[in-house]
Amino acid sequence: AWEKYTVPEGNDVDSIARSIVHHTTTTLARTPYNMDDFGGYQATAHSVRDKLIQDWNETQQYHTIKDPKRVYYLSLEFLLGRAMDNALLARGLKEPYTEATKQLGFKIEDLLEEERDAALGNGGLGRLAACYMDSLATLDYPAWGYGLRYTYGIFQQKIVDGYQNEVPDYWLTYDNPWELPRLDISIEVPFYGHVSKYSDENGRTRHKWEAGEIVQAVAYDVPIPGFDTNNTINIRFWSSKPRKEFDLAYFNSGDYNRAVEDQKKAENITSVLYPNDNHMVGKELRLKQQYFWVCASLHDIIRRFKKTDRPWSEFPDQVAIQLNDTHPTLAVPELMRVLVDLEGLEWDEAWNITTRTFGFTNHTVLPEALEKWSVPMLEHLLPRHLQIIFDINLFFLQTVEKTFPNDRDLLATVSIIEESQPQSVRMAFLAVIASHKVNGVAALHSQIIKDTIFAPFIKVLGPDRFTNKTNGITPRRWLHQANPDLSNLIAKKLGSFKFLKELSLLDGLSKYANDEAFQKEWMDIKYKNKVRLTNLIKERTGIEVNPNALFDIQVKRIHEYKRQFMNILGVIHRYANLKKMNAAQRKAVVPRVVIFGGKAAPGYYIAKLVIKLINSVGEKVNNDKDIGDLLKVVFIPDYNVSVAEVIIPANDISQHISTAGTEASGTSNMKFVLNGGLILGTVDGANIEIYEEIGDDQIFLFGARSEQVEDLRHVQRYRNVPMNPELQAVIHLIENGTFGESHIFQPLINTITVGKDYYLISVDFGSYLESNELVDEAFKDKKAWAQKSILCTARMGKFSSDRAIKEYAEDIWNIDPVPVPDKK
Ligand code: 26M
Repeated sequence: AWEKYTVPEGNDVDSIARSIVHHTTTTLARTPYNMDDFGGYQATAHSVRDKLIQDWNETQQYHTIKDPKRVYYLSLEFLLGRAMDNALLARGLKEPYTEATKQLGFKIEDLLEEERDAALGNGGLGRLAACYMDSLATLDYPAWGYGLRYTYGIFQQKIVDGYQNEVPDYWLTYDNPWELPRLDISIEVPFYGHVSKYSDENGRTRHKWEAGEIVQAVAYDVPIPGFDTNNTINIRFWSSKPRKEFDLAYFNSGDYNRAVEDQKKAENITSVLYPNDNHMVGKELRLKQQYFWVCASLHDIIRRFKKTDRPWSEFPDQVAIQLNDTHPTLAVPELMRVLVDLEGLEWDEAWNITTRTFGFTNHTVLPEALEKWSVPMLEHLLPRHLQIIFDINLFFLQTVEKTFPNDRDLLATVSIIEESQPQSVRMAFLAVIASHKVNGVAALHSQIIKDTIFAPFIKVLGPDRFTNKTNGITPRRWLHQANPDLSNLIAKKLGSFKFLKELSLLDGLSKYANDEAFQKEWMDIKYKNKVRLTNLIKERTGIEVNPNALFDIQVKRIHEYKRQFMNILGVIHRYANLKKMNAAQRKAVVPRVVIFGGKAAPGYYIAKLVIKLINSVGEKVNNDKDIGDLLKVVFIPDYNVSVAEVIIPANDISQHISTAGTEASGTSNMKFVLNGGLILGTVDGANIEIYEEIGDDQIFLFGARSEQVEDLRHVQRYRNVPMNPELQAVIHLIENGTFGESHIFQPLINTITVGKDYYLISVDFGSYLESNELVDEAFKDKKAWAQKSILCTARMGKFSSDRAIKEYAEDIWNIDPVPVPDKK
């Protein structure tokens, strides 16, 4: 009988309006008379959610029947941002929803603004995971994401007296329509306890882990719709709950308080996202998060595999698991434990299955970011896993010893165990040894990891284990959604929106780059986007900027290696120059708005001082009547995905100025150029490949090359090199109190003057200033600039995350698309 009762459907305006009203009265229990924009958003979101759930169901059912090899993307961070506009565009429903909400008295733009960002990530790594899920869905791959459902996402940044303050991001205050609680899917995750040995029926020694504590993992599923396809994949986020059967021992002994305490501790595990980016902190709770997530995810994957009675040897033919950085590396000993301890496989077979299953992506070479866990902590929390790690290391070192006899140094260099005090486990080495492919995220970075942190493994494992997968971004969010006017103009010119799924088609714009009428349409949209950003700046900071000025933007996490400090020092130099000019000279100046945004890790003192300095310089410059519109300095508070969607389309220039060799890839560089901006940057990360695609005339590169950095650091450290005089003058201005009490900034200045200028600001400062002048010169020629802007967008095809995901699918995962057919 079920077949004849189909779910009410209809994507016409009337049906949509009816479903919004339905959710208003039932789901929200509100009446049309007391509706505000937030209620309008919620009801609309539930209506969109209904559509997603149906596609999601179809997809999962179809995949279950086909049972193809699937890929599982394990990431502790998914920086998804808002979902509603994305879903409407993916499903081609933006127009009828715009009309339906209009008929109900709303403006859809206002409703979209009511949604809170899902901000379960720090920066590049988390946003990359989100772009990759979008591409996996759009390209019809059978894929899952696995993550943690943090109660608190990345903190909200408030600027108070120029300083960063952190406010907890309690993002689930109101219900979250974009998740489906799966209270029926729950997995028990063990911790602590001890390991015992026993003999099995074949007389073989086996290990059994008796846990000291068990926590429950409950699944929350978030559907990810593919663009213009039925495929709607799933990210499963785990939330920790106390076990239903709570500890009877406490209960019986009457220790009720202790029992409640334990329950609260369980909920703690998924409470908060660690707000460090590119920095490791060795906290036990972080390790608990990692195991909790890895254990629940693996058991879920294995449960799905076991539904089809295949032998274990086929596991790697059905399952590919990608480790997003080392954060999920405990999946390696966990899979070994399941196979050897629970399933009774021989070690060698288990190891063979494991290495064929895993792939590992490295995202950083900064030494302070490489994960190392103390052996005593691991032993306490996960006693059996520690044994397995030691066994993996033992067998590995034995094979190394066989091939390279008597090379004790080599053994110590490649050992998973670092002989520190106490010993620690090098998670990256474990991930390398346990994966059939290890990749970096841009060409230069993939070369650097082979030459530095993983160099000895080339010798031991051969060169084929290492490969490059240059990052990409989804053009759906970062062009079509963030910059609809530009997307529409491109579609008009190219004849269709096909470029959104085949980004290389943008190349068809090249032949219009010199067409004056097209240039005008193009730059009119740029101007409109700059006005939109001007309004956001006014709202959030009170600062008024001129949309005709050159918009120069650096938004990313605040970190010494990214050198926001060098940027603001350059701004001070510019300010000092302006002050020296006479009226005639000022007439020739290109007015500039220098825009910053980004969060500093709460414990990162120097990064927080950089924010303070930017705001102090802004305070001085922006209120200097003498300077007016010639220079403005803006720090946009609380940079996040939805703010990025307004900022990026408004860029003329964006800065990606890391010390060469330190930024693994960068992905915002791709977003800015895709939106018709030029890069001012160093020869680092993906900047290099962007340069190769768009050409010399479209990018301003400067500074030391990565091969020189080691020597330059040595020179900075041991020779008395005179400081660049312009930098000297700038530092003098800070020290003489031009930007407020100078003592505040002394520790920051010291990183260059007293410290060893590890990030080589004094080395690159001269060429940085020169490049900035070239930018000004180029901007004066409006026609040439428009041409460059168009060529930038036209030549960005390579940087679609679709290209990246196809490479992963073909070279690492060995999976094929499984298109979900239309409903009859
Ligand atoms: C580690 C331990 C404890 C707490 C947090 C961490 C941690 C969290 C995030 C470490 C690193 C994290 O992210 C690193 C990251 O975002 N790397 C960036 O990855 C991007 C995508 O590949 C690249 O484009 C950036 O260049 C790279 O910095």
